[in-house]
Amino acid sequence: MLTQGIIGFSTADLADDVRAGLSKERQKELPSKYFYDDVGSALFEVISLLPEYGLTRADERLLREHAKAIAARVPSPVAVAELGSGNAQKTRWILEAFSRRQPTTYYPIEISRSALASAKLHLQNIDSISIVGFEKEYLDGLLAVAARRPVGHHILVLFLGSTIGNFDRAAGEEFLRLLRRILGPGDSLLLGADLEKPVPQLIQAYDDPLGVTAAFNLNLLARINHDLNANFDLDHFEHVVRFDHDERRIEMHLRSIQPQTVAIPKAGITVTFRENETIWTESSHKYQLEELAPMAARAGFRCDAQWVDTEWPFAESLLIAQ
Ligand code: AVJ
Repeated sequence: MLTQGIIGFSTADLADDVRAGLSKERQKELPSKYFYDDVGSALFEVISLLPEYGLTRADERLLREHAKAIAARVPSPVAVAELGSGNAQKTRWILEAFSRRQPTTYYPIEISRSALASAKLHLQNIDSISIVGFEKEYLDGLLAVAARRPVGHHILVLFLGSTIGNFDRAAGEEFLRLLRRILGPGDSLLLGADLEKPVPQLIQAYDDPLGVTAAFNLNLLARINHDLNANFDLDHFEHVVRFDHDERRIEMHLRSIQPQTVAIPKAGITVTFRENETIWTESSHKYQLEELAPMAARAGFRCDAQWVDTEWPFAESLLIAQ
C-alpha cells in the first residue's frame, strides 16, 4: 500500500482543542477524535469484541450478508473511499464484491497511522484491489480522492460504524451536506447508523463490566499527559455514562472524584476541577430508521436502499448524490 500524506493531528491541534475544551465555563469537553492514538485504537478493537457492544458486529454482519446486493446497486467503475477505516476488517466484504466485478482502488482515509497499517494487513490478500491510504481528516482526504478521480469513475464513500453518531443531529446533517458538495451527482455514500434500543442495553454497551470502555475513556487523559506533558492523575477521574433522552444519545464523561488542579504545560493552561465536575468526552447519537432518509434528502442525497440488522438494531443506508 502507498500511504500518502504525513501528518495526522499535530500536537499543536491537540493543544488548541484541549485548551478550548477545558476552558469552557459550564461543561468542559474534549473531542472524541483524540481517543484513537495507538492504545485507544487497540482498546476500541477490544470494545468491538465485547458481548455487550453489538454495534461493530451488526455493522459487519450487514456488510457481509449484503455485500453483493450493495455492490450491485453501485455503478462501475468505482473508486471506494472510506472515512475512518480503522482496521478495515468489515470493509473486506464490500471490496471483495467489487473486485469480483473489476479491479478497484480503495482509499482508506484515517488519522491513525497504525490503523492504516492494519487496514493494509487485513486487505492485502484480496485480488485486484489496490490500496492508497490517506493519513488525513475526512473531508481533506475525500477532496484528495475526488481530485484524482479517473474520468468516468464513480465514487462510493463508506462512512461506517455509526461514526456519524459522534456528531449532534444538526452537525451530522451538515457533515452529509459537506460530503455531498465534494461528490458529483450519481456518486454514492454508504452510511452506517446505530439505531435506538432499550436504554439499559445501551448503558451496558458503553459501561461494560470488564472496564474496557472505561479504560478507553481514561486513555484520553493518558494521551494528554503523554503528548502535552500534563499531570492528570487517572485515579482521580472516573468513567461515567448517561443517556440523554431529549437528544437521544449516549454521553461519556470523565468525572473528577475530588477537587483538583491539573497542569497542561504544552497547552499553556492549568485547569481546576470541582468534585463531581465532568469532562464530556463523547456523544453517540442513536437514530430511528425513519429519520435517516429525510435527513439524507435534506443534505442532497436520495436514499436508494436500507439494510437493518435484527439482532442489534443498526442500519446501512445507500445514499445517492442528487
Ligand atoms: C466508533 C464512534 C461508533 O460511539 O459507539 C465505543 C465509539 N465509544 N464505545 C460509538 C465508542 C465507546 C463508537 N463509534
